[in-house]
Amino acid sequence: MKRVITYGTFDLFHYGHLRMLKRAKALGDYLVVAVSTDEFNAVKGKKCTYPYEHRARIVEAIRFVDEVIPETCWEQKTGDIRKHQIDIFVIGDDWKGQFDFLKPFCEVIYLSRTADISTTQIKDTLKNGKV
Ligand code: C2G
Repeated sequence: MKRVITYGTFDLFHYGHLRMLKRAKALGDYLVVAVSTDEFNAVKGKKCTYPYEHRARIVEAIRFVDEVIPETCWEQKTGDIRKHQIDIFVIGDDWKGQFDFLKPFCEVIYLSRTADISTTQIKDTLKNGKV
């Protein structure tokens, strides 16, 4: 029973997010997704369109997501790995190398991002009315 965890904001949920979660689940049997709270997003310098509750419920509704927990700070990952008995930490390769410090606690995998889609791009498209 391989347990996988990944972290993210998942604002304006899109196909790139979905593909990441699908590939994360494919690495094991149980997928925990830590969704950044609004307060933590402020720390990350991100202003969300959807509040945490909405972002968490959307992720939770995905068939291959088994559990959603809040991500409230940078420092919670090692505790999460222990508490949730995680075997694999996975995240997009935009973070490549940033989470190698987790290697003593679990496998660390960086997966390629989906090209040509991002929350920022969606916001810009909507703003410019180029829908
Ligand atoms: N992602 C992707 N392809 C995209 C956009 C995002 O694969 N086109 C992936 C990211 O690499 C990440 C996940 O989807 O693994 C969530 O992306 P964001 O919501 O942007 O999350 P981020 O702000 O990177 O938060 O502690 C870690 C942070 O919470 C990660």
